[in-house]
Amino acid sequence: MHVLDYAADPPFDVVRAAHAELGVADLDASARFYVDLLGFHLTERTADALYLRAMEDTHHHSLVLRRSDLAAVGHLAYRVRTPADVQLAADHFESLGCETRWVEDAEVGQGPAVRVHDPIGFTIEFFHEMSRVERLLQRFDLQRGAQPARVDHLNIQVPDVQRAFEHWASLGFRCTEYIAQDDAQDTLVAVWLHRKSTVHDVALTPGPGPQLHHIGVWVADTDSVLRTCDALAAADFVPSIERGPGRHGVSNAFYVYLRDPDGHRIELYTYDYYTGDPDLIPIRWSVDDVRRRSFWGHPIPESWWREASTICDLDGNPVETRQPNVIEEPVAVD
Ligand code: XXG
Ligand code: FE2
Repeated sequence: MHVLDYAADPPFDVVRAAHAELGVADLDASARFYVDLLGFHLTERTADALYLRAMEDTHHHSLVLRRSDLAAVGHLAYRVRTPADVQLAADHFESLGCETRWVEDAEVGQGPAVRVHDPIGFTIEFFHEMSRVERLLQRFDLQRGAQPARVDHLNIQVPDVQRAFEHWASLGFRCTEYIAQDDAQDTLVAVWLHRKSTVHDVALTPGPGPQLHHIGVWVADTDSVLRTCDALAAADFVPSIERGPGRHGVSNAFYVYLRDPDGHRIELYTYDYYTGDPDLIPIRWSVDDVRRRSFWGHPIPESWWREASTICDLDGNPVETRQPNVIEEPVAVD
């Protein structure tokens, strides 16, 4: 399968990356990081979870932080176009022989959803209905930190990028950019795929997997990124600033990667571009191009290559990882 290929008539209609549920040790510590410093808004706090949303969100939540002894990912969620698409998603994964489970009241504000253990080993939730809440975009009086606008993408780490690409392309996700080896096969190293009209809703990073590499959060401008770094440093959160700020080659986005109190990685991300035309041509980056991941050539910290969040199965148990078949070596700057 080639990077130009994707299912133009997919088995069900995914609209966008929607939310993630992360296991965290201490809800107060998470609130300090996500609400006070990053500027997420608390829609609701229950006995064991924080339901957060960003400024553009019109639905109940785009991040769930659940108290857990395991700092792992409960699930990753994608919104589908209609309630019927939730059933179609269940039918599709059942036809693939994957374990599927319907959930009704597992998340505050969310309607019927199906969680699947996908062929790549991830627990993915598909939902349509979620209760509407006030959009806070023009509540300038409430804005803080990075003023996060929305969850932009979920970046997953996989041991076999080609196989994961074929799976996501079969769901109608289309490649916008990719990194490849300069060999006869043009071996895929990393891939970015979209449903909404931006660079990506899912990215495939090579490494031991399945694991979550990071959640990408869209912010309005570079100043939001820089201001947040200043605030984190002043609040004694220097170790939370992992990589950047900088400019990506892939996606053109301006970014910084942060680590939350449990080690989950959040990327503040801005200035990617429109990808909605039907004849979009994917952009290829050589794995030997130093600008592909850091456009200015800055070295990437070892932790960014080596560390990622554990995935839980449908019962909440950690999923074992497999070693990657392709290793992406950092490129030295001359
Ligand atoms: O969102 C992204 C990323 O997946 O986080 C990483 C866009 C680009 C990159 S990369 O490091 O490849 O520039
Ligand atoms: Fe990202």
